[in-house]
Amino acid sequence: MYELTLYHYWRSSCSWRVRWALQHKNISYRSVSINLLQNEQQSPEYLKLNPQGFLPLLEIKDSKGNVFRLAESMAIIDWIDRSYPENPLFPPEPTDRARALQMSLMIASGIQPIQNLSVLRKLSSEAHTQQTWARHWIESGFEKLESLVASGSSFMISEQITIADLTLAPQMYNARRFNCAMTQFPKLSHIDECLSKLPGYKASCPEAFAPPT
Ligand SMILES: N[C@@H](CCC(=O)N[C@@H](CS)C(=O)NCC(=O)O)C(=O)O
Repeated sequence: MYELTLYHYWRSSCSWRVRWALQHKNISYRSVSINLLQNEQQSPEYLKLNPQGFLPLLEIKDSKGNVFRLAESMAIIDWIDRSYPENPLFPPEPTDRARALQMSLMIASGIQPIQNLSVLRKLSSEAHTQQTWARHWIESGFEKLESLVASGSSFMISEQITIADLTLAPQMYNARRFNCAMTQFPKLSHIDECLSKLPGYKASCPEAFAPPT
């Protein structure tokens, strides 16, 4: 139906959300790696494709050859879910759907942007200062998220994987990289552990896309 190309980076949490959505729907796509550490997201060639200078970017070519480029992981996942309705990533019930979006946005708008690479670089060139900053904002956001999640639950909402789970696991990965004190978040940690056993997690996680060393 469509030819898809995903511009992403193996360690980008926003990219992982989209890789997982594509994996969950069994959609094949062409993969283009953009190296964030080498600032390739700011290259003139990439900025022509995505003037935001962020990853991920999904390029969509339809059967007539029309090309459409979409940035912002939440918008991309919404497009994927509507274009490939099997294995839905949004709960059908309006309250659950809104809660899934609420939790996703608490991460995608409230946590990740404050610990993004460009923000950390602007803040300081010292790794220690960057890490303390990122840890503070992730822990403070997770504290609020933890209070919204049901005890013992294997998923963020109901008993099915949703966009909220695709958003949580990559942020948990970032939290561990920044040495956050994860014992404060037993409910989120339990969900993350359940998610980590799923084939979609394993096939979309950073290690599955890590460049050879
Ligand atoms: N709200 C955007 C955020 C995109 C974003 O921040 N991407 C990061 C990687 S996870 C990035 O490209 N950072 C590059 C930079 O900060 O220069 C989304 O959800 O897609």
